[in-house]
Amino acid sequence: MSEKIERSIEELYRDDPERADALAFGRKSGPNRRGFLGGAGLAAMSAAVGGAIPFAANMPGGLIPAAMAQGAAPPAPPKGPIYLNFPGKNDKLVVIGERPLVAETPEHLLDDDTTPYEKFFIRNNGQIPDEAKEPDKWKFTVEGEVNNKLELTLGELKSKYKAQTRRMVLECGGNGRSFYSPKASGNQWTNGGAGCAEWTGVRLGDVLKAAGVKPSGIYTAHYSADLHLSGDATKPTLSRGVRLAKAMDPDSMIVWAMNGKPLPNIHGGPVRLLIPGWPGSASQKWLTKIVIRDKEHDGPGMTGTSYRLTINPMVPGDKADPKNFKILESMPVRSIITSPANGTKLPAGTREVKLRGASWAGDFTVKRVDVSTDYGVTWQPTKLEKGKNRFDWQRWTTAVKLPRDGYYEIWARAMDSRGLMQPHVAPNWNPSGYGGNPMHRVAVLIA
Ligand SMILES: Nc1nc2c(c(=O)[nH]1)N[C@H]1C(S)=C(S)[C@@H](COP(=O)(O)O)O[C@H]1N2
Ligand SMILES: [Mo]
Repeated sequence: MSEKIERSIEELYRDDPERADALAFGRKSGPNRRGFLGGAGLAAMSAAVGGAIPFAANMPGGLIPAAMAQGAAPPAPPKGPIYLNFPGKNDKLVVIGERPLVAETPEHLLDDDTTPYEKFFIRNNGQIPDEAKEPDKWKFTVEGEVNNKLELTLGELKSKYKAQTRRMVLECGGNGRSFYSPKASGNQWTNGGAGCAEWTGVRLGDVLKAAGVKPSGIYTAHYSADLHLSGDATKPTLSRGVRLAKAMDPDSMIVWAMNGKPLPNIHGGPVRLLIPGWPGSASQKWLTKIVIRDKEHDGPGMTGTSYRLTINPMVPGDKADPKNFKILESMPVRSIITSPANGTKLPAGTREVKLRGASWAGDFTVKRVDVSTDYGVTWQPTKLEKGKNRFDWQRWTTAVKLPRDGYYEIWARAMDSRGLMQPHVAPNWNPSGYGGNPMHRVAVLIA
């Protein structure tokens, strides 16, 4: 895209925004269409500015984004969002995959301290099993490098082990994937492959101790009841595992309740794993078996470029060398702005906007969250809460002053307890797009 075209579109927006809208989006501007841009308009806009629009789905009409994202390659033309239609779920969750069903939560719907069931994202790799009729009779086994193979029903798990409840973030390993350029393959998550719920269950470590892990046992392998997408019952859908030390972490759990209610079927009920801070895929839903292994697990989702990051940084878009990948463990630091929503219009004369958000950092905590209203030229700190327990997200608030009417982007960036901060762009390109944690940006218009 030449500079000349970008400039001329900017000029056009400056001089006659309504005509620019009509030109860029092929439809008439006016009071009724102002608000939010749909699919075709976004594609045209992306093409016109020669880069991905950072907050693509809900951009206010009549505007040209002042800050363009990275990347010279034009993004694939975005389709309009498909909203989820699923029992009990909020109808503003966005479907990012229909088969298997995958849906994300727009950032502004993550404004509750505890994410309710209705807003919690959904990620499946295979077919969704039918709901268990008698949950307490659900069985799972613990076997492999153990002294006593266990077979437990959910009822026994509840009665024999000490229960605990923790509010913890569950985040898909691919969260943020859509921010990669060139495009990384997989579900195109923005920031909404995450939620923070109250999980009740027992320590996975207590169950493993009861099974008596042999000194040779160093890794877990998780199995479940969901059918492979093909319907082939001999193929596991997904089978991931973690290092034994992570499995023994007192916050790694086998859970049966979410927000005080029996774990819903869509979230893996009656029984799932909850391995906080690590890719959501380690948190096997519909758990039927844990095998303790004497080596790293090699089930579907453990090999090739799945849930793996590069060892030596690779050229973006190049062919991957499978030997150059290591397993993604702790998720990277991320913060989101949960209020205002992207695309909010505020009355002319508004000079202060209150912001709210959330932040989390895999196995670590968040040390600070800063916000900018001037494309990162200046930053101000926010008031950051601690979180109820380990792996809870940390809510933050602040108010920003906006000097005049007009278009603003609000950016937020978090820094973890090690001093690692969110980058401006999705870092360390890899073909399946893990680790994409660029700063979250929302657009607001004071007019
Ligand atoms: N059995 C099973 N467990 C699974 C999956 C799956 O497809 N099958 N998907 C995993 C992935 S990739 C994620 S991100 C989380 C999503 O959990 P949720 O659907 O409850 O939000 O479940 C994990 N556990
Ligand atoms: Mo995931």
